[in-house]
Amino acid sequence: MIEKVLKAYGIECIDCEIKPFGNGLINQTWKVFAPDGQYILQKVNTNVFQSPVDIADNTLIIKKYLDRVAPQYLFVAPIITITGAGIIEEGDGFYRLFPFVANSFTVDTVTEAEQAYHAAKQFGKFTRILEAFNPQNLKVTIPDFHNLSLRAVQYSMALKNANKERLKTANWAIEKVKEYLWIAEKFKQLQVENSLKTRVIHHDTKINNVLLHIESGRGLSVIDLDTVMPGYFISDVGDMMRTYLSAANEEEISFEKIKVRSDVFLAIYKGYMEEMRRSLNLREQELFIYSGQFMIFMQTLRFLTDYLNNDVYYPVSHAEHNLLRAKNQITLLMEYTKSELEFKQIIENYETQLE
Ligand code: GN1
Ligand code: MG
Repeated sequence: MIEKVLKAYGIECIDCEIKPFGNGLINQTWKVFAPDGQYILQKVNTNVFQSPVDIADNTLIIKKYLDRVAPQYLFVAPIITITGAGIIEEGDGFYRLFPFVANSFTVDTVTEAEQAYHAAKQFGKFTRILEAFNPQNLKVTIPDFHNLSLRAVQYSMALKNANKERLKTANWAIEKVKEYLWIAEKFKQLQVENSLKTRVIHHDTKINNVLLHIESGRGLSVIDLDTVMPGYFISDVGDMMRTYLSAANEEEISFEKIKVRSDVFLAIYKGYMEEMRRSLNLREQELFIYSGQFMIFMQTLRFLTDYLNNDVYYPVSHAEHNLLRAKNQITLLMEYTKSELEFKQIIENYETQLE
C-alpha cells in the first residue's frame, strides 16, 4: 500500500526503508527513507476527520497566502501528487506526504524550560503571521473540537448512558469533575460576552508538534496542521500548559509525579507573548491562566466521557486506561489550580521588569 501511495508522488520505492514514526493517538505516521530523500507519510484517521480533503485544502490555501505575504516563513505543507492533489485516497484510507525538514528534530517531553519557550514562540508566531488572513476561509476539520460547552453536554449524556460498573469505578473522578464545572460555565459566559477573538489556531500544541533546530535548539516551525481552523487562543496556550508544565505526561499512573513547573510556565508566557502581546486584547490577556484550566478540564471530560462510553474514541490498552488518563488530568488540574496565585505573581513580575 505505502509503495503505491508513494508512486502517486512520483517516488519509486523499491528499497525504501519505512519506519513507524511519532506517537499520536489519532493518525498513523511513518518516516520514509527514499533514494531521493526523507519524507513523513501519514494515514488520516477518517473516524475523526470525516472530510480529509478539507485538511489538505486548509493547508494549501494557507501556503498560498504565506508564499505571498511571508515567503521566508517555514510552513511545512503537504507535497502535491503528480496529479496536483494535496491528499490521496488509496485502498482503505487517505494519505499525505510531507518533506522531512533537514536539521530538525522533535522532543516528546519538555525537559528544559527553553524548549517550552521556543515552542510557545512558534505557536504564537503561527497565529500572528496569519492575523490578516480571514479564519473563516478555513474549513472546520472537526466541528466543535474545542467547544467546552458541548463537551460538557456530551459528558452528561455519557453519565446517563453509562453502565453501572463503569459509573462505580469512575466515582472519584465523577465527584471531582463537579468541583470544576465552573470552568465550563466560565467558557459559556465568555462566549456570551464575545470576549474571545476568532483567529487561526493550531489546536494541538504539544511539544512534538514543533520542529527544533538540531544545533541551536531554536524553534523552526510548527507541524501537524490537521486541526488548524478558526478558534480561540486559549486552545493553544491551554494545551501547552496541559502538556508542558508537568514532566509526567497524561499516561503517567503514579499521580504523585504530576507537578507543575513554574519556570516552564514563565517560558510559555514569554514565548507566546513575545509574538502575540499586541494581538491579544486586555480581556484575553487576563485569560492566560484560565486557558490552562480550560484545556485540562476539557481533556479530563474527553477521557472520562470516552471511558463511560466504553472507549469508542481513544485507543486503549486495558479497560481502565481512559479512566486513569482522566484521573491523571484531574490531578494536573488540581496542581495547576493550586499554583494559580504563583502564576499570577510570575506574570506580574515579568511584566514589571519589561516596563
Ligand atoms: C489526540 O493524536 P494526538 O495525540 O495528536 C487528540 C487531541 C488530544 C490528544 C490527547 C484529533 O491528539 O485533541 O488532546 O489526543 N486529537 C484529536 O492525547 O482528537
Ligand atoms: Mg495530532
